[in-house]
Amino acid sequence: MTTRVPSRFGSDLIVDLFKALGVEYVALNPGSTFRGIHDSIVNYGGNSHPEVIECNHEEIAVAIAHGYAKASGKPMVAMAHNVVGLLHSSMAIFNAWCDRVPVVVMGGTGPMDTTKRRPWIDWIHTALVQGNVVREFVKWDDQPASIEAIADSILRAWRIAITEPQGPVYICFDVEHQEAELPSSIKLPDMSGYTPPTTLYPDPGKLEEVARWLVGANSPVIIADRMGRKAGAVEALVKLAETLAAPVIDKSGCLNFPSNHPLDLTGADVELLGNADVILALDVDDLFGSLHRVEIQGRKFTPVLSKQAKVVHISLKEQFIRGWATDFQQLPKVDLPIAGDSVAALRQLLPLCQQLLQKQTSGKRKKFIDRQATLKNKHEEMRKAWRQQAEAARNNSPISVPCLAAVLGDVIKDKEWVLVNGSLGGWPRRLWNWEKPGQFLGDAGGGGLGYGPGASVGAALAYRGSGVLCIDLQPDGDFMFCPQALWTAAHHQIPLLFVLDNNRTYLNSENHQASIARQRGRQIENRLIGTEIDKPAVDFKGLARSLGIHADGPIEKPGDLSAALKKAVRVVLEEKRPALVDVHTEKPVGRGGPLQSYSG
Ligand SMILES: Cc1ncc(C[n+]2csc(CCOP(=O)(O)OP(=O)(O)O)c2C)c(N)n1
Ligand SMILES: [Mg+2]
Repeated sequence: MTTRVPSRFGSDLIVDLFKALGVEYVALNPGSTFRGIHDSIVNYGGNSHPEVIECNHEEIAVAIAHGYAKASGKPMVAMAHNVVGLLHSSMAIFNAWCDRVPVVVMGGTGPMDTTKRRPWIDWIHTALVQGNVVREFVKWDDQPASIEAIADSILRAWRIAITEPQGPVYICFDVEHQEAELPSSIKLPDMSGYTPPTTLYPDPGKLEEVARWLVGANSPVIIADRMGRKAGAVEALVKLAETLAAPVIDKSGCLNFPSNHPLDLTGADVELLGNADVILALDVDDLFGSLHRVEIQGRKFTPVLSKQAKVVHISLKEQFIRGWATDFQQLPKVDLPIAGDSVAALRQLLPLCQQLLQKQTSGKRKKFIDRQATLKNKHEEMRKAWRQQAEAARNNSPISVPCLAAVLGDVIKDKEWVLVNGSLGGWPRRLWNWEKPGQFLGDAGGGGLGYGPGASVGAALAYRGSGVLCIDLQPDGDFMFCPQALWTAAHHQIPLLFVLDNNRTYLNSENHQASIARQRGRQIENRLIGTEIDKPAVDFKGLARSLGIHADGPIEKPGDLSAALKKAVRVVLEEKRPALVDVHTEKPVGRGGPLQSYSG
């Protein structure tokens, strides 16, 4: 007797929905609880829209989706096998949560119907319910209870993830539903009815007040953090800053303001804020921290602002706060908190400010022109001093971080590039021209190590085929959590330049150990125990080559750096393959550690 094989299955519907939503990629490490979806992507969907991106760890799969979303502005899907895969992916989901990035995580579960379970494995890998593992740091999670409920769950998850403030979501599909015949009565919904809601517009009356404050101010300052991710944001901010002759401090959650614009005063924060009378903050993640000087030893916070300064914060942050992780940060004192889309706000503020400015006396207009000139001088002085500092450290061996930034900057200056991860202590921003929106994608968001390799592969995946040079300035410690992401880049031919900032240590942690030993009058020399990544030094070239990518290094002498970087750039751009250059970097005192800032 032959058994009839159904022509379509529940998981085929899931793939039809992926296609309808425009999902380009599904990053996964395989697992039996979603073998139905895996089969449907490959055999029913033809492994195109979506295409499988194979990963060797679920943390990498989610980080890839995180990097991809930041680079492309849209989500892809990361799959996580039941319980174990989801547990592995949870760190990366937390990073996406803190970073407010739409990452759609999906997984499977052994049959919820206990009579259908295989012995042992289906029991250890089934939970009531899996979403509990990540519920505190996703916007929404779901486990549809029937095939009929699948479409609603996917469309809702997608919509929730991309609605501002954006964030990760998780859906779990029962294997029974994935592998059961799809009833012919279930049709693909009309997608046009499920677009996300329009953005939240700020209160126009409040914006008029902001415009009056800004135009009337003697020393206005603009602080922007995660605003630059939105379409049109950088252009709108440049226009407003120029109209007001106001300096901008870019908190670098992404690229918010061109680093070579004369009004970019990033780095002069304390001086500017100390003299400011009106502060316009735009999507600032930690506004309290931005307005205070932090003294670590006593855990003291000193306000930087004068008592008379007025603070406006335009953000959607408060629409989306949970009780578990306190990533909402310390409560800042804000004179005019405005809920709404910051780009929409800037577009409304600009004409309001222009109208008010037209009514200004010529004396007041002259003040604007003088302010613009003073700020330009200050900007140029700062850039010049940074170039001199980098020059002074040009011959250090191991290679100084400013020197690495300077040499790489020279190698790439005529290319179209995106810095997908890593900030080298701020040096690339100080030395290079960061001009184009999206040219820097920010960090992990949640401070969880292991983000860089996967997120960079994800961002480069979004740029695959574009000819744009994607660069990951990759610290060694973060790299060592997930180096196997290199294999995914090689396997899927994703061009990407990894430049390893290899100081052979968890420097942030080394500095913490030095600091606490000093505080306690103990032996600072012991700071390397449990913090160095040395003895043996990791053979990153060998590691990278074993994973199938071009590799060079360790580069010890500044004189060897340019040639190695140029060669790797050629491999990436001409051969369209990933490449890694291992650069042995110097340990600058205090960088990233408690001697300068309280992090890690
Ligand atoms: C998952 C995780 N584990 C541990 C830490 C604590 N931590 C913060 S920074 C840091 C050192 C990072 O070293 P590396 O990536 O090499 O950067 P470096 O400080 O050397 O510039 C550590 C261990 C963390 N943030 N995340
Ligand atoms: Mg390091």
